[in-house]
Amino acid sequence: MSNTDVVIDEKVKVTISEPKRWKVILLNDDTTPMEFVISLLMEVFKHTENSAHDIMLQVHETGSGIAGVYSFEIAEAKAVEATNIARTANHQLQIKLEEE
Ligand code: TYC
Repeated sequence: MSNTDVVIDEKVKVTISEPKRWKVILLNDDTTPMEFVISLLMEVFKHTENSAHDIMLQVHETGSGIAGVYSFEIAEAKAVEATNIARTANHQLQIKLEEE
């Protein structure tokens, strides 16, 4: 080693954590038709008719239910898409995002 060499004595701690995931949650209301909610769950959240039916019933009976869990960007895009479809059809369906 010459007397001009630089020795770096530094420890770099790298902490990598999993990206956060977000739940897209459907909320119950009194007027959005059950069949409409099932179609939306199939179209936007890619559920089968059976799983869409189960989630719709869960929302209807308990007040809320998880349509899917995604990265924030995907969760937000799906919530906006589903809300737009509901509003276009004049339904009051409410959707919220919640960190897992
Ligand atoms: N409660 C609605 C009804 O009886 C059905 C419904 C289910 C509405 C799920 C919204 O996210 C919802 N027609």
